[in-house]
Amino acid sequence: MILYNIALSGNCHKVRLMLAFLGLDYQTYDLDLGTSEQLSDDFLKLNPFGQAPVIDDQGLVIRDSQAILVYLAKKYGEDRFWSDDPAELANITSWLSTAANELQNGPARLRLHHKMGRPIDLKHATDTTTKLLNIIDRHLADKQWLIVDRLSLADIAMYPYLALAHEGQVDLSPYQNITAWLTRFEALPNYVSMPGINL
Ligand SMILES: N[C@@H](CCC(=O)N[C@@H](CS)C(=O)NCC(=O)O)C(=O)O
Repeated sequence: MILYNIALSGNCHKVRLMLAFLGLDYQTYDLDLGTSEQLSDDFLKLNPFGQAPVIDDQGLVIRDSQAILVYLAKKYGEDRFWSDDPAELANITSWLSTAANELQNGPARLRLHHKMGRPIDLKHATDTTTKLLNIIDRHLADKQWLIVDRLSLADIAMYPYLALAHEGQVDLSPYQNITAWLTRFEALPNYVSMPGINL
């Protein structure tokens, strides 16, 4: 398997975590953002959106971190991080959707601004972040993991941009249930870190 990767990307980190938890061998192809390789004809054939992560599993090409997590869980995880129960499946998917929406438009955007210097709507990203963190913190008040009592794709999809939130100048210290969840996640067997995550 090949992972088309950007080293500082939280979306790519979701996939690196999943591959590590599953113990799968893979090769990494690091895209050169300096030459806009993500917009090259060759890469646009793999992902017309010009974004990483993308995986190539023996010729099967899949783009989008959430989709890749679902594929890997279903193909290699024996449903360990996924589910066949309709209600649980919907619950996990709601967090995958949150990872692609509020998490991306809140903490990840603030990081893009403060770490990478990209112009953003600061108020919108800050308001989205505050609302999101309050919701997650309340949600985790009586839970070990986002889906009650077991690690699932919900946790893997939500982890990187919460662990990297400080790079967007977000202070997580008022959110003690989130910081306890981050610590639990980082203690998992086969956990891998990435640049910017403070352990
Ligand atoms: N919905 C996509 C978003 C992917 C995405 O935004 N990737 C960023 C890195 S985190 C990227 O490739 N950026 C390069 C660019 O947009 O030029 C996913 O979850 O995989």
